[in-house]
Amino acid sequence: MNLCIVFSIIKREKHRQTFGLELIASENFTSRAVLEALGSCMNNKYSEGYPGQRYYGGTEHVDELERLCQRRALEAYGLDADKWGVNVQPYSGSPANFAVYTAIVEPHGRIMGLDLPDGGHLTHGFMTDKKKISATSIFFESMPYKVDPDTGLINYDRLEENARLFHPRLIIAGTSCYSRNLDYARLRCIADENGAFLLADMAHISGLVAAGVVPSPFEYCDVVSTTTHKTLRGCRSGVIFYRKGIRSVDPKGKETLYNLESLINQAVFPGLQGGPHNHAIAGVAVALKQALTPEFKAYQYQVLSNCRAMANALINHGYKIVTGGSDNHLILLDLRPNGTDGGRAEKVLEAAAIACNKNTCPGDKSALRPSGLRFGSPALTSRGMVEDDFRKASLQPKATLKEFKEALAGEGKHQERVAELRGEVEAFAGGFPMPGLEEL
Ligand code: DSN
Repeated sequence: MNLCIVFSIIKREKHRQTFGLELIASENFTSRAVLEALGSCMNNKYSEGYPGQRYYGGTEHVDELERLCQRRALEAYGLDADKWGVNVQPYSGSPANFAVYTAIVEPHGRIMGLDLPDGGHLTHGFMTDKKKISATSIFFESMPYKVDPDTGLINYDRLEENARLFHPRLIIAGTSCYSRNLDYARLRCIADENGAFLLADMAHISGLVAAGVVPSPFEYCDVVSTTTHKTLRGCRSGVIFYRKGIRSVDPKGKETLYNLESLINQAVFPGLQGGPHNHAIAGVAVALKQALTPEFKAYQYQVLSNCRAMANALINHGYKIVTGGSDNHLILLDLRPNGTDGGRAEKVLEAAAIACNKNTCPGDKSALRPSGLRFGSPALTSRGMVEDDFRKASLQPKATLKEFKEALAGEGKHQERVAELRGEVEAFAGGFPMPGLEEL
């Protein structure tokens, strides 16, 4: 038996990350300090409950850790601890969102989130015409809102009309593949008109929000959920922020009082989870300290600037970008004018050591064969790449997809050329430092 097989798999993954172009918009390279906290003895400790009220002994250090993580989370977003509280125990973004729904929406109560094919997330109530896919559409009644298929922008007018008919208990302001800032003020008005709560799922943009380089949802929302490993650049975990105090909601003349703090904390534990992952809380606490530094702010500016440079370069190469550009860290390429689809393009780029993911474009009929590719700048920016590097990097997908087109037409020596392109990508990517992984 080969006892080192896991080690060998990890080494190969490290090689892939180091010598590839990582353009998956939701991924990032966390720091060595975060990885060390994650791989620490905090993994060994059970601590069901909350600081000071645990169901296990020996929790004095995890209590201190969890309180520190909470303080840093509030500080990272400039929140007043008298007005906002935070739960740092969710295992990741999907459990965090489900906990929020469980806390404030009754079983089969109504939710409205951006539809998955339009850039929303699975947990925002995704279902198809034929099937309820996400548990958030099975246990809650979902009426997704959409983007305008011509502009790719959220159709707030239609959302407003539908909300008047549907009377949601919760509106979700959150995205997985949307390159523009959300209009939180407008979403707040729509929520208020219907006596609904407003949840921001800022998972994709939480690092950008912490650095103050995109609009913050906190002014307008009742609850804000996030993952901690995307633009925030920590380890994989989830966090829920909630407004403190009693909130009165009056959807149809029947006033109900909500204490979000107690509802959300109860929903996370004991409602949905057991023991918190204390090693992940340690990693998040480290990442949040890093998020308070001037270097982190500069990094987030660079993420935005690199994304714009990549968008402009791809537009100059003749590609169509949904919404025509980006306000944040990601872009969505619409490959319909190029005569291919996102699934095939993703595979061909993977062969050339370029990692990205297929994604639906507005108006797509099939989520199984989407016509877009999603590209993001956070991970490569963490490796020190700047605008010029992104302009260079954008030539690689162009060359690889051109090669693919010619191969489909039966022209050229496709496989040899893709292998050459892979070599070019590996030489280019390998020239940049890899945060966190150098000595591992
Ligand atoms: N699936 C993640 C993404 O790639 O956007 C979000 O959870």
